[in-house]
Amino acid sequence: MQIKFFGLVTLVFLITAALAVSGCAAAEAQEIIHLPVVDRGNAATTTPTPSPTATTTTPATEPPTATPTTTPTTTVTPTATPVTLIWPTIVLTTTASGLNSPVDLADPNDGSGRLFVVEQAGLVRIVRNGQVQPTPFLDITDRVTCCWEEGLLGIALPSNYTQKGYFYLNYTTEALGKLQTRISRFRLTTDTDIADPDSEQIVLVYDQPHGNHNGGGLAFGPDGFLYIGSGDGGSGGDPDNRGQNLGDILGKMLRIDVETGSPLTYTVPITNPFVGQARKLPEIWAYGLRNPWRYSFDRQTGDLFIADVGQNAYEEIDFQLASSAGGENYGWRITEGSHCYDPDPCDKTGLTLPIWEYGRNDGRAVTGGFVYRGAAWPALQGVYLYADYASGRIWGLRPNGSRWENRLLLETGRNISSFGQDGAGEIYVVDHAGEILRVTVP
Ligand SMILES: [Ca+2]
Ligand SMILES: [Ca+2]
Repeated sequence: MQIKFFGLVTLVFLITAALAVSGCAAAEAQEIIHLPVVDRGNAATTTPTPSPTATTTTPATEPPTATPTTTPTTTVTPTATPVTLIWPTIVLTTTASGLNSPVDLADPNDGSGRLFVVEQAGLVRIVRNGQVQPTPFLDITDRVTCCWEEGLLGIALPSNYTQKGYFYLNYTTEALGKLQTRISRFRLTTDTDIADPDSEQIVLVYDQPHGNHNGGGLAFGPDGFLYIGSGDGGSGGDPDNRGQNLGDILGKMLRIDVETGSPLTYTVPITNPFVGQARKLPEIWAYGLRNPWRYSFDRQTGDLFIADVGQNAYEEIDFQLASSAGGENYGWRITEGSHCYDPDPCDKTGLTLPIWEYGRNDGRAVTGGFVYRGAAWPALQGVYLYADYASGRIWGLRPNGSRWENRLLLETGRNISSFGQDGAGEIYVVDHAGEILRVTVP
């Protein structure tokens, strides 16, 4: 039964072994499924580099599950002609080791050279100059329920963190005798290397009917609002059909205002799409998500990339323009990837299908990353990096004319639980086995 529940942390070794013997083929041949926008103007700006080392494909020895879609399912108006993109080779450079099940990373961006790393059991550690500091930044293991897909799962720092002196965490707890997700605000002590576990202000709390699919990410949008990806609650196949129920907080992307004024909890932005509508929760920004474990905003364009973990067959990348008014239905459980799930056949009218998907030849649980906007590696500019937790593969995804183009960039063999981005736009890989690695171009 549990083999159907792939979320963050499930049967990894079995999966990895299975993938290793199945002759995994790179997903180079997939076509674009859906493209809501075209031409970010970043095509063909890179310096030619040697071909990526990880593009050799091996014929799959089992029926491919990610049948290429040969035509876009949504009409788009091409405004740019596809060009031959030059893709960089990437390597990972170890930044820090010795962490205990790290799952997220944030940069206070205060000139201190520190990185905050979230450990799943309930600690936030400081990495300074490549060294994990012995004293935790925060320890809330007393209230965190861990592990599997539970635990302290995400961190977000507000703009002007240094002046505000507080931050937000997303974790699971059984403090009230039942499993719940909490979004909470914590404050610094007078020591900027120590946060106060007793300073917790619970912003938002909701019940978790099952241990898996708890979402876990937190991200501030360019609008200053806090985006919370809530998983569908768990089990398998979204048995209560929460993703499509606009009266249920699970299976959604939520958008709340935690920064305007001095709210102890939050307020709902009046521009949220379902405000004032009967039997629909005003906190909902978008819906039809299964387990949006990691999502991020392109710091240059403000576009939102959501990596939604699949059920049995397809992992997907969803996309939303910065200009979106919200209300997108990303399909789950009607669809998994671009394919009918329940019911099958299904009516896809009105659904926002993924910009990319991959099947079981390439992995089992997608881990979303970031669009590279740093200065160190011009060849990576504008590339959205993401990975698969089970297979350890890292891909790049970027627009090319009216299409999205995907490329396998690196086989790592690692269980990549998350990505992180520092203040300079450099990207880090979080290895669940305990390392932080920086993405570099040799
Ligand atoms: Ca759950
Ligand atoms: Ca979907």
